[in-house]
Amino acid sequence: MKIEIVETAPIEGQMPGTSGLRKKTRVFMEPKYLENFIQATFDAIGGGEGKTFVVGGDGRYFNTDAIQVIIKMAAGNGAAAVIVGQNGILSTPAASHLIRLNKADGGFILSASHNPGGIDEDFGVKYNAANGGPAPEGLTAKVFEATTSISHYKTIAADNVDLSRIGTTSHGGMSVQVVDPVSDYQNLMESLFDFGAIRALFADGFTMRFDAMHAVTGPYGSTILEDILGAPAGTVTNGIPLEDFGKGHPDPNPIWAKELMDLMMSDDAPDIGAASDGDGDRNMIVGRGVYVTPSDSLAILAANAHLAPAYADGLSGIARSMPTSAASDRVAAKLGIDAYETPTGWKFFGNLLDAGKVTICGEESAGTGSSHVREKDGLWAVLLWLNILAVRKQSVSEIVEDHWKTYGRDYYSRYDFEAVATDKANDMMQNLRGKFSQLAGQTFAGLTVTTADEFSYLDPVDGSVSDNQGLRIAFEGGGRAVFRLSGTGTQGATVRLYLEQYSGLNGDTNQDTQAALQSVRSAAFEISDMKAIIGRIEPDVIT
Ligand code: G16
Repeated sequence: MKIEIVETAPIEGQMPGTSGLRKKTRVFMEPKYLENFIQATFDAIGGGEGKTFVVGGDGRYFNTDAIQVIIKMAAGNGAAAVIVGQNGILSTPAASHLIRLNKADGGFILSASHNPGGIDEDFGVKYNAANGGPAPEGLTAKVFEATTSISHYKTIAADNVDLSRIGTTSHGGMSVQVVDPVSDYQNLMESLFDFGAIRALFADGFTMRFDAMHAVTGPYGSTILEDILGAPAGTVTNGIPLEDFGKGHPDPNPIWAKELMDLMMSDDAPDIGAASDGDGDRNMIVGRGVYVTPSDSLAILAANAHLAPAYADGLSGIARSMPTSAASDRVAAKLGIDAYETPTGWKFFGNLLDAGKVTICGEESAGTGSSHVREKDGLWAVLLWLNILAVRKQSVSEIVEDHWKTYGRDYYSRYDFEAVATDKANDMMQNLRGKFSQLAGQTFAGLTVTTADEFSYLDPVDGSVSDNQGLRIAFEGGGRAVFRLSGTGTQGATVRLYLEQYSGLNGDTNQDTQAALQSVRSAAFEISDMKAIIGRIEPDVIT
């Protein structure tokens, strides 16, 4: 089939953020916008000639249209094969697995993750490399550079591929394999966990509610939890992926998964509640009457992972993003293994996982995962929890309380200030930076600052350095406040304020979270001059 070379010109602002390029859907739908970014990616990886790519997305509006464009452009760029999820569906962790399983050269994942979907909401494209993980910073920088000098893109004139039909066809000389999105992922999960023990747990009357939030984990959850593990029908709710996620915000946290939270705090609560996000890489875990913070969940999973077959021999190390609480560091110390602190963004875990330095990773933003893929994995976290519950035969709250008794509790909360004017957000960060050299020793809201610095990461594997990764202020007594600008928003700036207070080993672990964080919060507001500079201290979302 004839390759078409289409003239184009650079389009401003195609700089990938924390996790790929995210923009309003209508921006992606503008002529040549998607095409430019995809061609820039092919150019940045040295072309598509003879390569194999995995393609799929979370089912949001524009997903299948974008997939058809990418398939044609892959053919135009000389790719040998494309593996695509049926109806264009692939969760992010399932896509990561398919890349690894098929030894593909990379993959395009179409998602704006937890951001709402629809023609007036958000869309995104992420390129994952041959290890199955998000493109590292060096590569995203090359992609961006290529977007600034692009002059043409390559495609073919061809009919759309029938994405509803499983099987392999040839398309402009390139093979297109449409695969079931769930089956390979299901096999992987079965190889990691004791499905027999989890099946017995459900057979014994254990109850669960899994809220798929009208997003991509619906089919994965229904098949694995209900069909394979025997959870009663109806365990998975909102299980059909919708283009607009039912007009919801597919972010598994107490605010956006309120219906689930309300159920879990009621007398009718099942034994465990869980939810996942738009593209299936995030998770939320709630026990009867107890919300498990992502930072605690990471620590608890790490401390108990040996109870699941895949991790029976122990962990090589644990990594967390810098704003994530120190709870998992305490577990690493007790296990005598290394703890790593990386910048926000799953891409920073890739090298540590590839080098075998860590087995489990996690982030405060509801992401947990392990070396089984190179993405965070929502359903994996839920299944590991189930495996642990099946072995320990205790409730979620008993396990959480036992953990706090052993390690102390890291009270934790994140405040998000959305759609802040970008210049004001930058001013606030700049003002804070300017104070850092004098903060140590000063007291705010009764707390004395011990250190104040800007996080910079030296990758221990490839020696690369990532600067400007968040402003952190530590206080005497185990408190910490971190300020960071989000890299995933699509409107103005989102200021994130991460608050943390350690209870101490034998301290009070039963306080209300916001009460326990009161001093750290007041100190953070005071030091940052937030109210004066951005005009507010009331967050849009508290998680
Ligand atoms: C992405 C990244 C995560 C990151 C999160 C929040 O998640 O993969 O590593 O923690 O964004 O980033 P930020 O604070 O910059 O908004 P996802 O689930 O959106 O892909």
